[in-house]
Amino acid sequence: MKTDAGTRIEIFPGALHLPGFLSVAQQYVLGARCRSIGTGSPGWYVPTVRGGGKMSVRMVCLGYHWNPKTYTYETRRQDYDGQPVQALPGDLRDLGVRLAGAAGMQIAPDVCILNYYGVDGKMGLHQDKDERPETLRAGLPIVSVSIGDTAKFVLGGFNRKDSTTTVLLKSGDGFVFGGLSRLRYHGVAGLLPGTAPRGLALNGRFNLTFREGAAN
Ligand code: MD6
Ligand code: FE
Repeated sequence: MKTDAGTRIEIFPGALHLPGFLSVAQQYVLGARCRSIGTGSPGWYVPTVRGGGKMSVRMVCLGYHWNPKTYTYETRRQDYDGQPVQALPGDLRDLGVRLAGAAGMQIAPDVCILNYYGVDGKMGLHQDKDERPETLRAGLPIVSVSIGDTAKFVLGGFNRKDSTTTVLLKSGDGFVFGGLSRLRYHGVAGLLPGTAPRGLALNGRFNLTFREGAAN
């Protein structure tokens, strides 16, 4: 089985695409893990953002819960059901460390946000800036890995209206957002349905982002 492990494509300084970071066999294992986390307790929920709209993804946070109303990290899902968050398992934390390392960066993740996109899932342009100010200033990366259908990942600049570039994130691809790109706008314009490796038996896509700086 050929994988592209080791390839890194610099989209912008600090924004690196890692095609084929996970082999297909590793994708199966992680895909099954994502399902069991999401159907565990506390499991999937649909975030309602400040303006009252519902996001089109389902989410579970590990380590800390990201509250979409207050834009802060907390130990219970205060915006939803008050349940305590699941811990961030050591092997997933290590996956985050390895993703950063593959891009020549370092991170000690204390939170992972797992998103599930159904075939119509999207995510609007946003900046990730709710982590501790020191980690933002230091440009510590957010790293991600995707499983399932290919996503149209959109990268912009530092203002919402800046022009954007689209990168196709396939199943098994990593993406690292650090250094000078840490605060770039980005989002998911949509999926290419039916593009997941068949053996995953997944309609849609999981994306895991690992972050450092949720703890106060
Ligand atoms: C997604 N990802 O790929 C959404 N953020 O579904 C993100 O918003 C993201 O992939 C920061 C760093 C990497 C990411
Ligand atoms: Fe993001």
